[in-house]
Amino acid sequence: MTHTLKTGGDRGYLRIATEEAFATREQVDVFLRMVRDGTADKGMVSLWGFYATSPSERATQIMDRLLDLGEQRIAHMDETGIDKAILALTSPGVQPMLDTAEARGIASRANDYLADAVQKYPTRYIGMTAVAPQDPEWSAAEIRRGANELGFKGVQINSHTQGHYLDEPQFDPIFQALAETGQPLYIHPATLPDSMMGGMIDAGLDGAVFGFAVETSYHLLRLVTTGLFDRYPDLQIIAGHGCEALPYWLYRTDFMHKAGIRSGRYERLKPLQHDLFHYMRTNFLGTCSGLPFEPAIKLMIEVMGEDRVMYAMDYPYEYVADEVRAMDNLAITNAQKKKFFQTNAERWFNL
Ligand code: 1DF
Ligand code: MN
Repeated sequence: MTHTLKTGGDRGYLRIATEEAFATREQVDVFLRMVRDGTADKGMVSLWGFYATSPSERATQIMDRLLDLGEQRIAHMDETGIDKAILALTSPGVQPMLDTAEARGIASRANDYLADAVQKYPTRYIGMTAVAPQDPEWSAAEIRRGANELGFKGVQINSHTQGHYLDEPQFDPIFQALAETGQPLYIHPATLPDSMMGGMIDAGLDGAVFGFAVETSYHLLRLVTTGLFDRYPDLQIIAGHGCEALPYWLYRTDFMHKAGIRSGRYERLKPLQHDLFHYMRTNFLGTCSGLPFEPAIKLMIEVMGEDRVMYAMDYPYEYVADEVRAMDNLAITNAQKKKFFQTNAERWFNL
């Protein structure tokens, strides 16, 4: 231990954690029902079959912490010096639910429940809207309700929705609502759809360990290459886990993307207004959820710019006080550290 963790800015900055999860009982009950009645995909069986039924300490503790938006969570924030948590309904939200009316109900009640918690702890919690992309028009209306009536500051979508990706035209109302309300979209990982699962589960690599990043980075790149940011040049997409490794790959994806366009190899690849470096520095924000790892954070700062990299804990999936201390001790300038922990989140979530 190098220092005591306190809230209140004793180190010159507040700590705002930007990828913090909660669940509702009815959400988890539907996951369990889907696992039991055989309608869950392989990823759901692997992930929620584990968290909702395993007697292991990790699973029972995480379930307990996900379901709490009260004093226990506040105490854990106090213990690790987290001033504010930006909260979202845990992955995969309601996106795998086959009954769209049920999905809408669970998402809107989760939003109401979160709004109540934010009202109870207005200096500690900030909310993001949960949506049901199965119904894009309803989701657009819920995004407006979140921003205009519930006081939420962003939207979270947990990657694909039953194998569908946000560049598909039916999802456009969601981007219109984001543009109209001026909110960022957090694209959080989900498990791989069955079409991509391959041998990931046999290898034990389907979840947060690796599979999440494979699927989510693919989703994010699709948004770039299909020209989403040429249509919505002000759109801000937040990605966790070191921006899902996109900064690491950027030279190669940009080079090969240009080579693919020049050679006319793919019907779908059309010239974009800018190169991929531009979109990474203009439309993406990265967080250190799951990657409180100095080389990865410095890479994001170098590639994306110091205004685009933010702190996240990923409570309750990752709740490690020494990781917060390591972030306090990052070898970056004090001005960069204040941006990382506090002012970038204030700016991009419009706090
Ligand atoms: C896990 C990790 C699960 C993350 C998550 O949501 C999640 C996990 C279900 O460890 O199983 O959000 N994460 O973002 O790293
Ligand atoms: Mn997460």
